[in-house]
Amino acid sequence: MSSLLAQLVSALNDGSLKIVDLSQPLGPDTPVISLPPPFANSPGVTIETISRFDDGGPAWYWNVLSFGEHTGTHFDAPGHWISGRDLPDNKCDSIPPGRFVGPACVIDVSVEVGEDPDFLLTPAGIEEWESKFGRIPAGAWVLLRTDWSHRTGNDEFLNVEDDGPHSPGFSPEASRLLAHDRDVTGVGVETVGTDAGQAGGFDPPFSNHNIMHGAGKLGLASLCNLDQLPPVGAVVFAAPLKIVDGSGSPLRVLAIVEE
Ligand code: 23J
Ligand code: MN
Repeated sequence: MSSLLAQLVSALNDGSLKIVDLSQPLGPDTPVISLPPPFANSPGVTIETISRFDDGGPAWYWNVLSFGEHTGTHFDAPGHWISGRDLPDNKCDSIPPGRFVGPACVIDVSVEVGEDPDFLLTPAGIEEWESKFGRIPAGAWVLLRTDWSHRTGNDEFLNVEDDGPHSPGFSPEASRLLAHDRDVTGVGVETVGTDAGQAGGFDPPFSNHNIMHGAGKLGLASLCNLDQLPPVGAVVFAAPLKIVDGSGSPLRVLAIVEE
């Protein structure tokens, strides 16, 4: 009888378990959220070479990176938001690492979003999903599949119009249901942030950030490849950089799925 971890290793080796990369490339073309005045904005990604097999380093290549914490595929800590500001263990360096790993519940609203880029998941949508796939367990990563990651280029991805950005997300009631009644670990989305594009005008503003982080829950933004995950059964690993007092971090998000 082999140990659980030995079984895991052999299942990865024989292909019966597979790793799916839920992360976007991080580089100068990575789209960054743009907030309206008077709010301060995050810069884009820059990568500056220190040396590349040249006089500065004849046998080595390395770079200096510059970007905001909330750039590309990234993690939102509870301390990112004012509602989670005073919670214990609420930053990248203090969240217990056991929270980074959990079962995925993938809610597919890609058809609805194809018809309405402002589509919001509601409690009725969550309960309909649960009637097919079972109750969302405490500690789940709830991943909103919208196929938004199929959009290419900054303009299509951010989808900003005269009245602000248009992209899907969660209704305030859906965020409350997931945070309070289901006790999820957090939510993950394919869009630039875990709030819908129009959520600056919701009550409360940026309702998903406000409600999730106020309840100590985590966020993942700019995910991809959610269309390669089953509705239930995958396990997600989402561990941010251990930035001292960090509000968030780009990260590599991986899922383990059964073939
Ligand atoms: C700051 C202000 C508003 C928002 C955000 C950041 C994010 O989406 C983020 O990356 O956390 S909506
Ligand atoms: Mn963020």
